[in-house]
Amino acid sequence: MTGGSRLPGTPDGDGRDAIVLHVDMDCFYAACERRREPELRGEPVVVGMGYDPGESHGAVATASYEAREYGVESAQAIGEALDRLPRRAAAETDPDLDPAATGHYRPVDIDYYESVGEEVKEILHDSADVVREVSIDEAYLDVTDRTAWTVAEGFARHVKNRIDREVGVTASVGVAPNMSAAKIASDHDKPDGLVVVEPGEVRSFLAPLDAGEIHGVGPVTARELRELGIETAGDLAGADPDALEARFGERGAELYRRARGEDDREVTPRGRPKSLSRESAFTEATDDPDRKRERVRTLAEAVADRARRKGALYRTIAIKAVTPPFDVNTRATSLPGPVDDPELVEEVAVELLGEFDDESVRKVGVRVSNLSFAAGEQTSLGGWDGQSAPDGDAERTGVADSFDASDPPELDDDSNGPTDAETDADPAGQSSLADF
Ligand code: TTP
Ligand code: MG
Repeated sequence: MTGGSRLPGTPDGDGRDAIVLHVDMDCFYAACERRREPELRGEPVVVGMGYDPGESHGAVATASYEAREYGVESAQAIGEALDRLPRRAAAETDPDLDPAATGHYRPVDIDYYESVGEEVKEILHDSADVVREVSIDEAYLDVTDRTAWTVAEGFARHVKNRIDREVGVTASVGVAPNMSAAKIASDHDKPDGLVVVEPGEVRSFLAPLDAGEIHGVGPVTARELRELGIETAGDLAGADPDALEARFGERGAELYRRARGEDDREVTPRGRPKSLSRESAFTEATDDPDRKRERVRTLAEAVADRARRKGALYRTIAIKAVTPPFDVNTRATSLPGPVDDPELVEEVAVELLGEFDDESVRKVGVRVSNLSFAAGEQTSLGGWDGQSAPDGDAERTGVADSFDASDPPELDDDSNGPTDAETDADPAGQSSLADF
């Protein structure tokens, strides 16, 4: 990147066009289930949220492409999905059912999917200097400084192959000179797609597509556009911009620009949390030190596990103890250097909690912060070339950084799917034991 002077989608100071990759995993939750259960490969797989094995409640989170052929789709009730695609077990007892026309149903296991997502993100961060993580299975990469348009397809194929080979799930990748075209490109040939839209081709690539594919055109706008005789992105690009603006306001002008392939958003990095935390409330306030300690141990273990999966090293370990009615107390210890050391998190958290042994507490939390991301260089305090922490030179503060006052995660309008459940990203206060 050449700094903020260049608008993506327009040539930079060197006369180069930006090269943006949009990476979106194929039927992501189902792909994760297949990774750990290879017998599911090639089979119709449905992943249900609020679903329990053998039951018919809940809704479809995603379906493999084989299951989609039976009309199973995201957000459908599991009962309806079962009508279209009975479960495999049913074929064993019902001779009228063709086993080939049945599928495998699995409940959502978000922790596992997040850990797989982290492995993918690791490759993405390795492949680009600027990565904007949008959701658990989707990100934009600005690779302008890593490759050139003449070899961009090979570059993207390399990223795709690495994900496949090293993580065992497939991605669809779109390459274009701006974000909105890259996103449409990644969706254009799913699954296992790789679509490159070169500078100068964006408008002709978009022209035949349904206007509803333009980012920002939902079903309602699409209907209104149809009433104006606008069916395709090409129709939209050729429409009278003043008429669009009169009808849709500023948004009309924006849709017009997008349909013409103009998108001046810069890929800005996002997705690495500032801190990771978990907290949990007691049903009733308790002054039992063992109960408080046990809960803090569980939270410490979860937070350290989360950090490890994200490849995060931490330098500050903190606890929070809420005393009735709403007094939020935080205590923190800073270490001499960044570590990945789950036992230390537990030890420090329990020690910090000691101050509240005699107090009635209604909620506790554990947080690690001062994060650094050093893939492949994970360390423990034992291996770190510095002194030990909690009792030694560690600085103990009162503590300045509160659990509740950190940056909220910014809302993202780039995602059609759910945003990454980054309740950890701050504010920590929203996470709970129920997240486990
Ligand atoms: P998507 O990327 O929208 O869908 P997908 O990866 O399953 O399929 P595709 O190949 O079309 O990209 O969403 C990513 C994951 O988010 C998806 O695997 C499950 C979850 N999800 C839900 O839980 N509910 C939803 O309504 C949608 C759309 C996705
Ligand atoms: Mg996806």
